[in-house]
Amino acid sequence: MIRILHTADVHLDAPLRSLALRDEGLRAQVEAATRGALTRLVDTALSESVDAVLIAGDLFDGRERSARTAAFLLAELDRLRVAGIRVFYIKGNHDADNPVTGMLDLPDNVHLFGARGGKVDLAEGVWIHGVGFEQRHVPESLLSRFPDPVPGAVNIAMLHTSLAGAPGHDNYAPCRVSELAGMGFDYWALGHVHKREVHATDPWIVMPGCPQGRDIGEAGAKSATLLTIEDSRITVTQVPTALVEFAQTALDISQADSDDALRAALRAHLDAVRAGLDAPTGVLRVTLTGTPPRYWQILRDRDVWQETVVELAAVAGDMWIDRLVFHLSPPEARRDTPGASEELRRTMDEIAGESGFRAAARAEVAAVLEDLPPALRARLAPDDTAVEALTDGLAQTGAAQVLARLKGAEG
Ligand SMILES: [Mn+2]
Repeated sequence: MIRILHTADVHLDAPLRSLALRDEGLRAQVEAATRGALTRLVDTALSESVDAVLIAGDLFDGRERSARTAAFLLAELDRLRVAGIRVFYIKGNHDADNPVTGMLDLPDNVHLFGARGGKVDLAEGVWIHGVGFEQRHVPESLLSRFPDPVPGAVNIAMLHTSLAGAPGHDNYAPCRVSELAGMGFDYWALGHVHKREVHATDPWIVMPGCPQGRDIGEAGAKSATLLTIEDSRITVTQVPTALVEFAQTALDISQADSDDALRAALRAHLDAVRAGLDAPTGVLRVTLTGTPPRYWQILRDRDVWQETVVELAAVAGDMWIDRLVFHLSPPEARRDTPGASEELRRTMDEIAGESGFRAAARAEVAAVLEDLPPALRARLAPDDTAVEALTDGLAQTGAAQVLARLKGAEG
């Protein structure tokens, strides 16, 4: 029996980003999270007594050029060497960018596949093939550089690739899943895309995902993929890797008819989220949904609830709040009640649709956008339609906040 641990996109020492990092206690913990994930992975390799570890590119983060990063990596690779575990490594676009990778004196248990490609006999008729990046931009397919699979053996191929790509993203060693499937290999050990995906099971085509998410956009449990090869058959399981897990959750609070009830609902929600986390630390973005009877008071007291959720998350155990999002609707009964604030709501609704108001508001938004760095501006409002949507959204939020204060005071 042969066991192999497959990972990619470690992005060693890449910074994690979250609004929760305002908290110094958390900042200290997550600073070393990408390192911690690699350590956890090596721990697993040792405890599972694997025969090899595959790193399918982007071991480094392009911007990280510290010699300390390299020293940390070499120490982890050496733990594997001492245990007799071999490491197969191909460079990805971020590694090719990083001068540290070129100067590394890798321990002798590590095999680096270059851009010309090659194959190595692991053991008992199991071969590892790989083609690596030599420069950051690889716009062409690398498939023709793979040596033929060895007949009668189990053949594993390592490739860093964006596959067929996604609109708006650069192509890296592009290729199609159907092309990979037709090349005669038994397992494709891919890297590059940070979200795990098993594209096929016969042959296996596996994007393991990054072992440690870096922001709320990389939410969810992170893992490495553990292969077991027995009688030429490959089975696959996941082993958790992340030290910090980002999570996006939603809670319907329509039934919460008092502050105590809302508190209890939040506590139960956070306890359930905590129980479902693989990682020792969680960073959450919680969205409140539904039509709570106390809608206006809740909106008025957003800051109070934000603080409450932060406290409850800490009580639930090693969880921090990235953001508390209010995605609530006013209950129907209240909406029909006439009153001064209700009248104001109708008036603001009408004004929001008038062309004069819209033009003035758009001009205000455009002026603010001009003061932003170009990259941020392009992200917030890439075109006129987006500026319009942004303006409408801000007007709605503003009106809702004014009403929340009035209604909160009334109620
Ligand atoms: Mn990459």
